[in-house]
Amino acid sequence: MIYNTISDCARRGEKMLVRLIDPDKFDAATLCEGFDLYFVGGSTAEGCSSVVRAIHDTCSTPVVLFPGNPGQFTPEADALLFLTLMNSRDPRFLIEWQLQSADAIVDSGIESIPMGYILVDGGRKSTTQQLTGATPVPQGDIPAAVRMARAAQLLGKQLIYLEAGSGAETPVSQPVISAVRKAVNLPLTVGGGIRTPQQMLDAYAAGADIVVIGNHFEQHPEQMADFIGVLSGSYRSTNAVIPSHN
Ligand code: 1GP
Repeated sequence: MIYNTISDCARRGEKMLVRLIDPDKFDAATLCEGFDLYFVGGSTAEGCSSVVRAIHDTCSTPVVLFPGNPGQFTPEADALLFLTLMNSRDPRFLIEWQLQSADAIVDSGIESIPMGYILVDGGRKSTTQQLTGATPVPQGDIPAAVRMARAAQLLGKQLIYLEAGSGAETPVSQPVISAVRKAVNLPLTVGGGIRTPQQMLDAYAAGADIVVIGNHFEQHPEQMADFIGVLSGSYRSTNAVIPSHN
C-alpha cells in the first residue's frame, strides 16, 4: 500500500520527492526512474489514463492520481489522492465531486488516500484558485494554516498538502511548514513554485515529508537528476536510482 510507504518513510525521516505530471503538458521522453512517486493530474485535463499507462510502461515508479476533477479518475493508477480543498466554501470541492467519484473509486478497488488540501498564497493567482474561487491562506497567517491542518486531521484526513499553486512565485515558507508540522501528526506534502534543490531542502528541513515538483521539471527535465542526487545525498540511506536523462 502506498500510504503505508509514505507513512513509514515519514516516521523514519526518509524524505520523498514526487514529480507531478499534468496530462496537458506530458512529454513521455522525460520519464525516468529516481522519483519516489509520480503524481498525475491537472486543473483542466480531461483524462489521465494514457499518461498513467505510459509511466507504467516506462518505469517502476508507482503512480498516484492527484485529480483536478472527477473526470480524471482512472483505475489504472496505483492510488488516488481523495482530496478536500480546505480553503473552499463551495460544496463542489467539499462534497459534490467526492460524491460523483465515490462509486467508481470503491468499485475499482484502488487505494484511496484522504487528503486535506490547503492553498497557501504563492504570490500569484494560481489556476486552482481561479477555477475554485477559494481564498488561499496568506503566508503571514500561520494560525489559519494551522487551523485548516488541524481541522483536516479531525476530519480523518491521512495526508496534508500545503500548496502554493502550480508555478507559484513564492513556495510555501518554512515558518508555515514548520508550524503545520508541529500542529498535526500526519505526513506532510509541500508543493508549488519549487525550482531549486535548496528550496526543496528548505521544505524538508522545515518538516515536509514529501516535496512535489511539476513545472520546473517540465521546463528543465535535464535538472531532475540534480534534485534526486541532492535528496539521496541528504536523506536516503539506500542507493537511489539516479536517472541518466539528458
Ligand atoms: C502543483 O504543487 C504542485 O499542484 C507543483 O507545483 O508545478 O509549481 O512545481 P509546481
